[in-house]
Amino acid sequence: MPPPSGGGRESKTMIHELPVVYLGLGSNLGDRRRNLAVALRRLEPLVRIEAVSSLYETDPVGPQDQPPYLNAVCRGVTGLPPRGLLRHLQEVERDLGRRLGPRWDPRPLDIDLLLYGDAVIDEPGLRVPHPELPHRAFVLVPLAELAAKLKHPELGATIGSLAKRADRSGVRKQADPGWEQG
Ligand code: A4P
Ligand code: MG
Repeated sequence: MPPPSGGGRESKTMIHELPVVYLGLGSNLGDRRRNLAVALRRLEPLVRIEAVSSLYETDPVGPQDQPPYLNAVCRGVTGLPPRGLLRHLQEVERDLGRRLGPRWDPRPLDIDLLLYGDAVIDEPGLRVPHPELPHRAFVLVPLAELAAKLKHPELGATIGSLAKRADRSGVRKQADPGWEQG
């Protein structure tokens, strides 16, 4: 007789011991939706994607002479340490941004490490939580879909309350969850 499902429980527990990370994805060049969908696939298997927010079209924050962005947020679990994860994100950005020829165009993909468990990191080249997170509706609105009750590790406020305070006038839903599979 096979043993009871202890093995299964064990592997589940191990998965849940891995840090939960939230990543912000943005694109404003090329086939934006495809860029984000491909990026989500490329992140695996080093990041196991557990949930993906709706897709939003957002007015550019910062320099205004650029096209609107598509933004989304995903939740995943990973065995990578924060630095290793950042390197992986940058590799995926490079894969998606590379064009034929010797020159590089502006990147069609930006991936920000928003949250890594409840870690607070302030090192050269790596800040977690992402320092702009509390100010950016294009991050907070999709993040609140996945983690409204989660507390920002430095501020103590919930993501939901930060999202409510944000000016979401430039953030328009473009597609419901599941968009990345279409
Ligand atoms: N870095 C430090 N901490 C982190 C972190 N938590 N996640 C360093 C990611 N990167 C982090 O990032 C520059 C450096 O930040 C990296 O080398 C890394 O060591 P980058 O993505 O290479 O450069 P960037 O994107 O050109 O600049 P920056 O300052 O990261 O820009 P942002 O903040 O990513 O903003 N408007 C809308 N509506 N939607 C957008 O998605 N995105 C941007 C880019 C501007 N306006 C936008 C959007
Ligand atoms: Mg960035």
